[in-house]
Amino acid sequence: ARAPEAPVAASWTAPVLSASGDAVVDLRESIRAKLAFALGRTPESARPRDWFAATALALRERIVAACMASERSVPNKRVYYLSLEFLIGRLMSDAMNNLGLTETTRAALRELGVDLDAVQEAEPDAALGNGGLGRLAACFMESMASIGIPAMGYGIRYDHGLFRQSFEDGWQREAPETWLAEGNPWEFARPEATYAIGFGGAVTMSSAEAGVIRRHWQPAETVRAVAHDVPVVGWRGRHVNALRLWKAEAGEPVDLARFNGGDHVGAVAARMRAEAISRVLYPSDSSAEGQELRLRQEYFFTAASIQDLVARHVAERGDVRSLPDHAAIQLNDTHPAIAVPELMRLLLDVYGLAWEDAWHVTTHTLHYTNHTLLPEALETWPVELMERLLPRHMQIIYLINWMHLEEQAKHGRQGSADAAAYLAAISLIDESHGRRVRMGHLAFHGARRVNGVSALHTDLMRSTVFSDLHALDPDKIVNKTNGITFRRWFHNANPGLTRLAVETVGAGVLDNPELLRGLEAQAEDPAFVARYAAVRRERKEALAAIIAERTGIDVDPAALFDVQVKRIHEYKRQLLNIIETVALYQAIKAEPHRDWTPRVKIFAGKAAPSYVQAKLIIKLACDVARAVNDDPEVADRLKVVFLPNYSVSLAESIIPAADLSEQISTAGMEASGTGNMKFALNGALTVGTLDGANIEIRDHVGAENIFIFGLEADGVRARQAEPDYAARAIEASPRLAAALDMIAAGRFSPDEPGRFRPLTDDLRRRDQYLLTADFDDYWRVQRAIDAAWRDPRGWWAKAIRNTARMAWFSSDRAMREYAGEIWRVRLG
Ligand code: GL9
Repeated sequence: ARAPEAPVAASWTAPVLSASGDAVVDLRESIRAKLAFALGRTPESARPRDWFAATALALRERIVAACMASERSVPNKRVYYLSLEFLIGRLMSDAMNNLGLTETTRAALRELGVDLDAVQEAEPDAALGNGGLGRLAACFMESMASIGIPAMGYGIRYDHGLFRQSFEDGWQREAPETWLAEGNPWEFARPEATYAIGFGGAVTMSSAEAGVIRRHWQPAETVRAVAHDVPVVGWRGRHVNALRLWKAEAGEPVDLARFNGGDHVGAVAARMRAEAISRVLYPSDSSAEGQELRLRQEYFFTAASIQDLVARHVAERGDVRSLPDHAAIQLNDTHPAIAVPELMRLLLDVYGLAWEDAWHVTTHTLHYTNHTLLPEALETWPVELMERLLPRHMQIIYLINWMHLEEQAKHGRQGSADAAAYLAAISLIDESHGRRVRMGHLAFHGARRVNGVSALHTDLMRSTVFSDLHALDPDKIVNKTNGITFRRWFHNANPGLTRLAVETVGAGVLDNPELLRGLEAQAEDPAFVARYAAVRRERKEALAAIIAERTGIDVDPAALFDVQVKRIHEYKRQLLNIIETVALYQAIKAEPHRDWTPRVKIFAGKAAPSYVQAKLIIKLACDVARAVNDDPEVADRLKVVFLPNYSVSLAESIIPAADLSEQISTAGMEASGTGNMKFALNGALTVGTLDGANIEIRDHVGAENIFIFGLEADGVRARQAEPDYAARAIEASPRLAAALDMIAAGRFSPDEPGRFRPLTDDLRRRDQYLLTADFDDYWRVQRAIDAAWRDPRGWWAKAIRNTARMAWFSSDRAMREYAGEIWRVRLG
């Protein structure tokens, strides 16, 4: 809820434009000037939101100054990061901290009678992403600016980011998100960088010139892509890169003939259709969307980005053939995979290159990151839709595929039925259920390097989905384990712990996280432990206040804060956590006088609006929460909280307050995870499966400082092959059976006893995600965690060792690896 608009005072005095050298005075006067001249507000009438905009504009000016100071000559090579999602969140603390202006800003605002924290709270989250994939892109942008990789991010400037989540009687409700309602003070509109993006139409051929037939795509419809740049300032303000987000506009804002004919709505129909492209972020998570508008979004932003970067290259270097020497394009998942035929089209049809030359340029410039192997997430598009929307691209895809298959057929793989199956497996077209273009195969084939996002995930890429393509080019797939930016997830989110680290190992830790190692020596030092624990306690009290304010639930900051926050998805197994909660509830009620370790189970996360099971899991968590929290018999031993509207800024409040981090996906299904890294860095102990980056986290923090349970990836596959594995597991586990019975019998849904049968029945019959197989071991490890909590010295030593050993998970490390091994770009 926003504060009501305050009236603008009728008369106001112009602020003094100060030329003082004092940084606080300078910034204060700069903010005052922005408030007056950019916003038309007086200090008396300004709302927090106005102070935010004025402060952002003042800081933006300093970013531009830093940018111009650091403006080098044309860099030898640039990185272009193409992503349909950039989950950047709030930008003010990034800007202030990276410019070293946090205290200056606080003081400047204080002199204006304004509280910095309130101003920061007034900044809307830029929720231009769904989850890990989009947040990773944001961390990578910040790291590239910090370590001096000349880079530009390309994405879509969605009017409406990820939906706002609320609960109505425990059911998720979605409302549109409106981050741009009052404009975006960080961005620069760049109408001069506008490109025409075509859709539909036909391909014509020109008469052969010197034996070469040229093809021309004549689109039926064009949409304008208008650039909006958000500056990304790196650590210590040394480098500034841009995030370029495209807004869709119509060629003609209004059809005047129709308007004059009285059809006022029809007159803007074409405009609405064009602008729909950048209207909303699809709220899908680890599943392919499959709708025409989604394909239009993908082509729209990819084509604008490729045209923009090729134009820049030609302007700087004169010859398009040298593109691979000066540009590296990273495709963030398959969403921009249409870049392969789009770059080919430009090179062939616009720049007139021969096919072989165009293919060389394309396959030496593009690289592709795969972020999931879940079958439902692998994008494919019907050939019929592609032919209608992108006829020239479909021709090029056919040609690429023909050459690709010919090449393999030549290598003696003809004739046999085996050979036919092999060619069907490596083909860019899936013919098994209607004809569809496999975007993963297309990206793989068009890229020089293809990477996975954790060691396990990369191995699974090689051995499963991409095994045949991998055999053709064994050097193509490389691993680049994900990372997180420590500026946001440590320095900004946890200033208390950062201060403690600085005081203990020196300020160098701000530039070199490897120095965190020095904390290890203090892991059992009572004075240090007390300070470390005091920081946690303070974050837990702050989170308890947020919980009370947003849910009305009172939680005890002395209890173990057990946190699972992430998108709601069956493979992430929030349901396993809830069932364990029910089993614990039953155990406490059976033996109320045992000294149970007091726990607060904290959940947050959004479900895709069309994901019925995920929404039912949220409802179950809320219903269990109500029953448990209302039961005086468990009192403070167990509380359950579901915080609404999970976001980047909420994560910044939750993560530093967590004692236990739940990373319990079915092994082999979570490609990496990045929340897992944020928690461990902030000293939460992980309870997790050997999945994704959890494995590497264990390797770094040490097996004695993490709680691992459950089947491993090969065990999961073996178990799935056993008949009736779920029914047998339930039969073998009285505790699991009792918890499931309680849920199925309607104990948490007396108003609708059968409400959760779809969940419990699915577990009994199918249990695709092996909850039943892992339940007993999960219960066992949770009780080991209870015991560990009762030994505070042991617990804090583990926590401190986690913080001390997580440096490797910095996205600076990830970006250095990409720069050296994929992009071959020099750091600035
Ligand atoms: C994801 C994976 O599921 C995560 O395990 C991984 O950490 C991130 C970043 O590599 O990518 N792939 C994916 O589709 N999502 C991921 O989080 N989903 C969303 O971003 C919603």
